[in-house]
Amino acid sequence: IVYWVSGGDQGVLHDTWRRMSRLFCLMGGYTRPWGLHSYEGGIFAELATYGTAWTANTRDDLLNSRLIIMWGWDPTNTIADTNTSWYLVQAKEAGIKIVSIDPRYTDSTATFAHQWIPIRPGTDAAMLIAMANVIVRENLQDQAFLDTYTIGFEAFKDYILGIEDGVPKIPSWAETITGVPAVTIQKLAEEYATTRPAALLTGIAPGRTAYGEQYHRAAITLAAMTGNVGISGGSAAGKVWGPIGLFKMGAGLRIPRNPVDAEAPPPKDKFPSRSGYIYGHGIINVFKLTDAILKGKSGGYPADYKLLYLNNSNILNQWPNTNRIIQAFDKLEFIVVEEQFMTATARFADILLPTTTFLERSDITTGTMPLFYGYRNKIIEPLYESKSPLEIANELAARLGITDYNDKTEEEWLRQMVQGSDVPDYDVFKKRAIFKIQLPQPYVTFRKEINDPANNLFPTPSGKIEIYSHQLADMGNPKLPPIPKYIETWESLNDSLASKYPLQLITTHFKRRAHTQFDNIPWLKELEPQAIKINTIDAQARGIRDGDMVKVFNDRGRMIIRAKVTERIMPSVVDLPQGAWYSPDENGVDRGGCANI
Ligand SMILES: Nc1nc2c(c(=O)[nH]1)N[C@H]1C(S)=C(S)[C@@H](COP(=O)(O)OP(=O)(O)OC[C@H]3O[C@@H](n4cnc5c(=O)[nH]c(N)nc54)[C@H](O)[C@@H]3O)O[C@H]1N2
Ligand SMILES: Nc1nc2c(c(=O)[nH]1)N[C@H]1C(S)=C(S)[C@@H](COP(=O)(O)OP(=O)(O)OC[C@H]3O[C@@H](n4cnc5c(=O)[nH]c(N)nc54)[C@H](O)[C@@H]3O)O[C@H]1N2
Ligand SMILES: [Mo]
Repeated sequence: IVYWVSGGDQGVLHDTWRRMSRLFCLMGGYTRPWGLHSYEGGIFAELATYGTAWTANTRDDLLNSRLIIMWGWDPTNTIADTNTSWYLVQAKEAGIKIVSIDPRYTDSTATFAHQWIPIRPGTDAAMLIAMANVIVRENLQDQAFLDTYTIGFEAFKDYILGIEDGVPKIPSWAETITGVPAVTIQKLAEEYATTRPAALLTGIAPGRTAYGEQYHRAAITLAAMTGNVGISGGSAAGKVWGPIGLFKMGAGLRIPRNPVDAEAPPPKDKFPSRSGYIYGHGIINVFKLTDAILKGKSGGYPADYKLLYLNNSNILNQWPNTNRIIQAFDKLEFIVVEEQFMTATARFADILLPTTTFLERSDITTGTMPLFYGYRNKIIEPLYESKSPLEIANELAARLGITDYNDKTEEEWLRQMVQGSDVPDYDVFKKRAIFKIQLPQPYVTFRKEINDPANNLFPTPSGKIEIYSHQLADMGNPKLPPIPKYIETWESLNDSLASKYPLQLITTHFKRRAHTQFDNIPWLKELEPQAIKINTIDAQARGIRDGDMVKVFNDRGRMIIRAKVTERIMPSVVDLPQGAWYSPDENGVDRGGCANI
């Protein structure tokens, strides 16, 4: 059995992996892949460098900055925590300088930024490393900060100055790779090092590339070099995600030992977490799962998988290489999907279990900007045959003869979870539906580690920010070097494939969808049609006019979709927003615009 759960409503009771994990463990075990398609590069880098993946300040602290760098970050469209735009508006009105580094002239860039720096996708680490080179050569680094709070800066310095490999990582070196003029890199480096405090806000799309953890590690190193970690108005430059570590919750359904994991060796390339940060259990990385299903034991995987159980996910649409996933689905004997809608994935289910929406069940949720606990009261009785996730698990357990699966009702669980939280009174909370955590001042991650280092070590082996990581060195993988390095991605513009396929594709998150969710709402479709964005120069060279239907293809798949000709994307890069529903025509050609084709 393989079990996977990812997006959806994300309440603490119904939508998590706990309920089915418990059931499968009581049945004898299952495989749950570790890792994420989302920000695994970010988590890996944060764990390696800070020892924890809770690295963000609350957004109100942006108003204490003097310089905000939006690196691959488009928060007006890609909403991760509410109210970010509200603080950016105030920052702009207060005259705080804002710079955007992005292949697209995004809505956030247009609205907030004083400067737009377009960059070739997948090359960000090179620019960050060249900025570090400028800072060191001009002696602008905060040496006292580096000496007190970090280890390994000397090794990094040897790399950026070219002492290690004979290649000085100067701005002209990075210009060739990134397409960003050397002088622009130099100026931004000087500005970042001399304007204090400065907030380097690193979006996660640049890390969702090959060797994406190098981008995040390089950004964190730059934040440390400029002394911007743990101070108000600064930023630790981890992935831009709220400080979810601030929440507490009473115990939910207990997960027994999973016999499958217990017998397996620890996963190879997973960074060992010392702070209790978990990003999945199990032995197979989620990126390998399609391959594991297709090859099984003969491919060196631990089992020949037969049953796939999915909820809160639309993997056919959302995992890389849709055509290969279709092959994997065909190979499986049995697929179960719990869904609310007839999605591309749901169509492949042998058994499709209709499940409730948040309107038909009660649950609890949390949010980080501002910090709050929310009670989502059930509004209507479940429609038709749909059942809540907990009810589905209860009924499966009963039919499987598992008698000790669950002894509590939805209400009893929620009460227990709330009692273990900061919320003082369950009944008042249920009635008011919202409990805000009032902080006396903006929350700044690592404030105590910086203010009182003797008593507050970073949760790394050395207790410091690890620019050089011995744990990484011990992993012995040249693609995971102990200091941040620029490593060229596969299928880069230097690859021989680039003569056949000269355009680089990015697949951004779309304002009118949450991944695939809400793409089936006609009114939202009217807002902006699914289209591939292409620069005027590239369009003219191909005889493409705005609104034309175009063929989009590579060796993995093909589609026909509308073109949006625009100067708001740099030449040689095209953008197809991710999450559009896969809809093959009679010839098997996708007409929906599913990026993972
Ligand atoms: N409306 C909406 N909001 C969402 C989501 C959604 O589906 N819809 N999904 C949520 C989830 S789960 C997540 S993980 C986050 C995702 O958050 P992100 O990954 O940060 O979002 P993206 O829109 O993919 O990319 C952000 C910006 O990075 C740019 N970019 C892409 N590649 C590169 C690169 O190589 N270098 C640089 N410098 N820039 C690059 C894009 O042009 C875009 O403007 O968003 C969350 N918020
Ligand atoms: N090319 C490309 N691919 C990407 C990305 C990208 O940037 N580019 N981004 C990646 C990222 S960051 C992420 S997080 C993933 C997201 O990947 P997924 O989480 O698989 O995507 P969603 O479309 O959010 O799928 C959620 C599904 O759960 C259903 N659902 C909602 N609520 C419930 C519920 O309560 N119960 C059940 N059973 N189902 C429910 C919805 O109808 C929907 O079909 O996609 C990844 N894929
Ligand atoms: Mo994500």
